[in-house]
Amino acid sequence: MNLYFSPMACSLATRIALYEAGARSEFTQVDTRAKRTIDGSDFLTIAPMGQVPVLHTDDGILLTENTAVLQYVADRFPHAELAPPSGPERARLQQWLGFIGTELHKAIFIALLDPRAPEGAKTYAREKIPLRFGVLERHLTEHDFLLDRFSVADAYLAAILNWAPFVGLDLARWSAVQEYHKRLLKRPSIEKAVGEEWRMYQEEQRQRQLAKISSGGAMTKPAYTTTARVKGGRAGGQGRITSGELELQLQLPKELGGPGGAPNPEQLFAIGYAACFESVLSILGQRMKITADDAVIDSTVALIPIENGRFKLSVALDISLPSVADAQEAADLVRKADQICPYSNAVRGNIEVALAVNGAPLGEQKVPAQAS
Ligand SMILES: N[C@@H](CCC(=O)N[C@@H](CS)C(=O)NCC(=O)O)C(=O)O
Repeated sequence: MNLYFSPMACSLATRIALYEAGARSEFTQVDTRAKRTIDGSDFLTIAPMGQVPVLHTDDGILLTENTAVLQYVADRFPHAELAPPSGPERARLQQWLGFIGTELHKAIFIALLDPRAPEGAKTYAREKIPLRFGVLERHLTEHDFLLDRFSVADAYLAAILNWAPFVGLDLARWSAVQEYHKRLLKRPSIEKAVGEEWRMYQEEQRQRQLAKISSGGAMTKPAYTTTARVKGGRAGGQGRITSGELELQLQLPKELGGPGGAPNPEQLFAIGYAACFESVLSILGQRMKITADDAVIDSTVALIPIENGRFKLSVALDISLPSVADAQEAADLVRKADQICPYSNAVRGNIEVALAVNGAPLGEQKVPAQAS
């Protein structure tokens, strides 16, 4: 058996059902936007609708549609008692599966989750919330589960309710629904399935974000990207370059009431800006036949409180060019570097950057828009 799924999508319900049943199954991750499986295969050849879940059964059937897939799993593993046998209770299960699929999943959540859905569609979907959640609330006030015991309908509803925070739906408005959801999240099969898929979901989001940056979005393609992960912030937190080259403890300096003794963001910015500026100087120097690869920069970053509890930064780059004796030549080189350096370009017009070269401040200068 193989479940085609997308992390935290409705296919989570089938994973939950498989875990409940202790079933052996493979799981193939699908990017439902790109319509590709994780190994790059065209998902549309597997599922023409390009939607998960798809269950490839041991009999070789490709089954789609939550209601069918969930009931298939329940029937295939009867010992797990995930669906009542045929009869009125089975009809009741189908009633709930239909309600979740059509009245909640499609009628409300799809429009609210889909970034391409027009605002009108979202408003229409929001109008449907009170009636439908009212029905759920009344039922769950008197019942622990949708049927008398846990069933695949609860697995489906748990997966759908997980989306509430993503669409700004505060479940606290329906206390019985909220309590039910919290209870379900503690159920071992659901806790495991959600834990696994939540990690995959975050990784998928990270990859999408990277792909967006790498493709340049509306901008041109970047020459380089890097990601750092910071936990705990500047007062005692940790910063780590995700690719592993650097791991730092961070600490508030004494001047800001901290213990000091470990780097802080201003210091890292001071190094980052100066290092980049120096490389630009060196490259420009080569182009202009000026020796600038022996430059040394004292980079000072100040954190300055301004009105209304806000802060701004300012930077002073004190540049020594020991091999450039001519003051005018040194100043020209630094001004040109300032036009090229991405950090200068990032902060220009926002914060004050005081440049000095060989002890002489550059001050306000008319600079060419493009370095030659
Ligand atoms: N009618 C299908 C709908 C399944 C569905 O909406 N799946 C979503 C994930 S929760 C999906 O794959 N969306 C991608 C798309 O529609 O392109 C069912 O009930 O199983």
